Amino acid sequence: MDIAVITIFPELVASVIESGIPRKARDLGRLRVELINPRDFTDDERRTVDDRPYGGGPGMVMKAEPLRKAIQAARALCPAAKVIYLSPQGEQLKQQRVSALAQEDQALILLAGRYEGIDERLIRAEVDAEISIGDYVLSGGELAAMVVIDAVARLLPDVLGHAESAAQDSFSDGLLDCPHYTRPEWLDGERVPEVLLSGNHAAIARWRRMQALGRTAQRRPDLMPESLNKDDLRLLAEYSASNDGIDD
Ligand code: 9WO
Repeated sequence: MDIAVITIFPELVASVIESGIPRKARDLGRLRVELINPRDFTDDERRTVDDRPYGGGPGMVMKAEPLRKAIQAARALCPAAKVIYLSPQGEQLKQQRVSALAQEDQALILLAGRYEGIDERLIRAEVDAEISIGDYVLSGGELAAMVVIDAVARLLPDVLGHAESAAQDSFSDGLLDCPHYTRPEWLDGERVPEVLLSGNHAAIARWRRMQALGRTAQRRPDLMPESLNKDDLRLLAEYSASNDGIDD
C-alpha cells in the first residue's frame, strides 16, 4: 500500500515507519510511505507556506498553491490516490474505516495541516475525505496521519504474525479487549485468574469472551452490539454476577 504524507514536518512523520509494525510492513514491501514537504514547492527565499487570514483573527492559514503542487507531486508517486485531510472537522476514525482503507488498498495522500488550517478552496478542490482521530485540537495533522499509518499497517497482509492476527480477531468485532497477564503468577498478593493457568483452551477462550463483553458493557456501552446471541447473553450475565460485575 502506498501512502504519501504532505507535511512541513517530514521528520516527525518519518519516525512512525522507523520502528514497530509499520517498519515491518515497510520491510516486507507491504507499505511504502513517501514524505512530501510543501516548502519544497514555494518560490520565495523564506519558503513561505502560510499567510494571514482574510477577515483577520489569530493565527495563520496555509496557502493553497504550495499544497496544490505538493499534492500533484504526490499524485505522480501515487496514481489514483484518495486525498484525506486530517482535521478536527473530519469523520471520526473507527476500526471499521481502518479495515476498509487497508482492504481497498487504494493509495492514500494524507494531508497534514498546520497553523489555523488550510485555504478552504484547496480543500474543496483536492480533498476526498476528512478524518478526525478525536474531538481535540492538536498542533497539526501529523500525529493523526501517523495514527492512520500505524492502524492500517497492522492490517496489511503478512504484517501481523498468526498469533498476533488471532489476537487481532479477538476484538475485531468492536468489543474492548480482555485483560492480559504474564509472569509472575503472584503480583502484589494477586494471583493470575485460575482459568488462565488451566491449559483448557476452550475455557480460556470462553473467559476472554466473557471479559471482553463485560468490560465493553461496563466501560463503553455505546460499543455493545445491538443484539447478543444466547451464549453471549449468558456470558454477560456471568460477568455481572461475578466480582468483576457491572455496577448497576
Ligand atoms: C489553530 C488555531 C490557532 C489560533 C486560533 C484557532 C486555531 N485553530 C487551530 C486549528 O484548528 N489548527 C488545526 C491544526 C488546523 C488543521 C491541522 N491541525 C490539526 C489537526 N489540529 N488537530 C488536528 C486533528 C486532526 C485529526 N484528528 C484530530 C485533530
